[in-house]
Amino acid sequence: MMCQHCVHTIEGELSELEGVKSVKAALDEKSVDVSFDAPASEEKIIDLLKEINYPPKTG
Ligand SMILES: [Cu+2]
Repeated sequence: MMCQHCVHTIEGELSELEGVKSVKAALDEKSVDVSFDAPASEEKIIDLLKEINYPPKTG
């Protein structure tokens, strides 16, 4: 499921993660581009996406 509400949820949740600089969720591609520095990590981002029920297919 990926609608405008999902985009808003994903961008909102990820942007609150410490170290995340920008989040861009693409509705058409069902993808999320995340720019981040420490202490954020790919693992933390993936964990958060799972937590909010949008488990990513790839890292
Ligand atoms: Cu949706």
